[in-house]
Amino acid sequence: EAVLPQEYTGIKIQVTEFTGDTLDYFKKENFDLTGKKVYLVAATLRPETMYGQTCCFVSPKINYGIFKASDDEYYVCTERAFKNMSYQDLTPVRGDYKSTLNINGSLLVGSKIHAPLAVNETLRVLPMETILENKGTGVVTCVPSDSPDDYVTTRDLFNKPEYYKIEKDWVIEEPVAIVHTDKYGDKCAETLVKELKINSPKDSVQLAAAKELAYKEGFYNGTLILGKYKGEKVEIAKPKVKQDLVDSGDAIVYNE
Ligand code: A2H
Repeated sequence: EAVLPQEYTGIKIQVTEFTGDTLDYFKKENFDLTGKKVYLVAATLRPETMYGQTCCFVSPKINYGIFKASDDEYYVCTERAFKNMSYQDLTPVRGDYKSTLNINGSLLVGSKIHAPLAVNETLRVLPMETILENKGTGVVTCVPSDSPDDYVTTRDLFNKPEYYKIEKDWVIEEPVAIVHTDKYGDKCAETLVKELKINSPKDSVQLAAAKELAYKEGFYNGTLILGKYKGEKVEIAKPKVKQDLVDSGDAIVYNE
């Protein structure tokens, strides 16, 4: 466990279309969304990579809360995360972290979403079984170019859609190149997963090694190859992208 507080950027990923099953559930529970926006809040350490989002992951093993975040906004995340946000004055009432409704991750899978900065206009919510319940918001945005976990999970979803009970065409299998490093090229996660011959999202030891290498190389030696800060070093551009996302209302910053 980390001793120092970890700062996360919470990316507000708007649900633009729920599945029929989800709408049935909302109806049964008398949850009325008229005039409201619902966001999955994904915790990330790499806000500068948000151009390359290709889906948003939730865990089928996690029960999420749907929390009132303002007069017309709801956040979907774990109760633990919303509680943290509430004590950091990011919610309407300090200390009030009672959800309006709870929803299992599996029921969110298939929803259409719009992710800020993402090059791909419409993305889907997809399942990731390795999400930890006690870290971040329990929601992970997928950037397969720079995150080995996201790359391997995407590949597995694409190869075994029936097993995961998803539609194959919900999966965007091609990563978007966002960060260049001389060592690993433009899609460092893909390069590392292949170099280390990582076969499954469950290869946690090798994935941890790949993650460490990708993260260090990208942060210290990476250059952005698209977006507003194209040509700038990741180290320099990262805080600027984060601030832009906060200023536009597309992200919150919180610690845990
Ligand atoms: B990162 P740390 Cl491009 N369970 O965001 C598992 N993983 C989680 C999580 C959870 N509950 N909550 C967040 N994460 C992921 C982007 C990214 C991330 C890139 C490259 C590396 C990377 C896109 N996914 O993380 O344990 C989120 O994925 C590698 C360190 O707090 C978040 O940032 O260090 C990161 O792990 C937080 O992990």
